[in-house]
Amino acid sequence: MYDNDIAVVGLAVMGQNLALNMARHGLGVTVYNRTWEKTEAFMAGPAQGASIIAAMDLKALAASLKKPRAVFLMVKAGSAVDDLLDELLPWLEPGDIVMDGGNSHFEDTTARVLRMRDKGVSFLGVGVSGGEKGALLGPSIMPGGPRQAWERVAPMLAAIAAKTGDGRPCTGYMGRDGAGHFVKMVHNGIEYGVMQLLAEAHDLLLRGHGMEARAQSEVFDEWNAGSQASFLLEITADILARRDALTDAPILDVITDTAGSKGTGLWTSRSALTLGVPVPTITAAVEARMLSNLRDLRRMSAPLLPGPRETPPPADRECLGRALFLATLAAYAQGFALIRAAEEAWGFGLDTSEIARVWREGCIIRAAFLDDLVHDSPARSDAHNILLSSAFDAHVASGQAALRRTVSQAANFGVPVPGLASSLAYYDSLRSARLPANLIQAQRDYFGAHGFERTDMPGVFHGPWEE
Ligand code: NBP
Repeated sequence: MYDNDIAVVGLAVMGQNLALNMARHGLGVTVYNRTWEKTEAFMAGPAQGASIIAAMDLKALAASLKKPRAVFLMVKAGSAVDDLLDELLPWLEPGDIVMDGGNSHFEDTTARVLRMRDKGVSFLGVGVSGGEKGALLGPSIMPGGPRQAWERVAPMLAAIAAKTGDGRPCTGYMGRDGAGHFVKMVHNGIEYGVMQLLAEAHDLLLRGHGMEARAQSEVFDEWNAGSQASFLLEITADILARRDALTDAPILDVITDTAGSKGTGLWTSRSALTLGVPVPTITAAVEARMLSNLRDLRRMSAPLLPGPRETPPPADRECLGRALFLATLAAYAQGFALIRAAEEAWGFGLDTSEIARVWREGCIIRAAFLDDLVHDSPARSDAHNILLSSAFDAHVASGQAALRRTVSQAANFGVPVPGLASSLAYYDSLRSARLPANLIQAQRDYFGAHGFERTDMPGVFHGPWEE
């Protein structure tokens, strides 16, 4: 007879590492996987000596847990979660808590919260970021759903989460319903944007400077030493320094130039479009992956489509670094703007300062400058845009000229930089007190009699188009 604290369902890479993390922090853990062989291999391997027991079925799993039970699902997002809930429900009792740690769509999570509430079971959508290493050593954890249920499991989540420099756990209540998975989705959208920006910086160093991978690694390391330090910069520097075990070539030379995705970037763009929030850097990154997959077309077109004959001198690395920082801030600004808009529309209870704190360590988009958003100056940036935060004044001032120079040189040079260019267009749109949307209004009225608003009086008017 066991009296375990929590069960982990799903023993692929994330579930295994989370279970080990939980056991390391003194929790009694039960594990279950649909395919028993994986459970056996886990128990005979990594789980040996840990406070983990295996359940052969969900009945045994439920019987092994202290009540009210806490069950953590870590399975493939989508129908697997619903299948599991159906199988689990007969063994659960009112008051039990089920957490979904996978990358579920937040609308699915909201529906599951309601469905499970009808059965007396609390369902929490728990965004987890940090990859397999993070799951083992301390991820960033973004829980949402019924608050009372969260309060019960909060100490366990805090124990296994990454910690900030002052020892605070990188987890906190995100809000009701699918709030946790919404925040994780936006996290992944920002991740797409920043990864694309880093890939473009690498491309400019390669094509503009002819810089070999090892030297590039040092440049990324330099950038990572300053206030723009981030996990994605750090791993990019490391990747550039690595060589292929088979050929001894730089590892990037043997990796095909096509990038896949699991859909969270697309979800972010789609939610942003639905809410009417511009996230151009994130969407450019999603589309850049699509363009990368047009490999045959790109190869066929390369000798056929003309490009620039003259090659202007490339931007220096210091300029590129400053451009990259501002473009990165623009990607985060878009993500935070989306979170604020979602809060206005749906009232999840999202708090951007708390989200910045939870993203400070453990997750893929962790970055030093998030500290400035935790202690943001509300007067200028609250409910507006983080690019207006006084903490970023200096980076914005020096970054804008650098970003402009980098994007124009890339265009002259014929190197595609959709992420950098989108960040610049976003920035320039924000600083344009007047945009040419007056012409759009006029065009809409001209062909569709949609009417337009005037600058000098209220109301809807029509133009003199009939002459
Ligand atoms: P996968 O996403 O590859 O899922 C594999 C697990 O799902 C296995 O345990 C599998 O059991 C189980 N499963 C499936 Br598939 N269908 C099932 C069903 N109908 N009923 C019960 N179990 C089922 O694993 P992962 O990469 O560890 O990721 C787990 C979750 O965490 C995903 O939602 C993922 O998006 C998310 N996530 C992953 C990362 C990462 O870095 N990998 C980071 C953050 C979040 P089986 O062994 O019997 O096939």
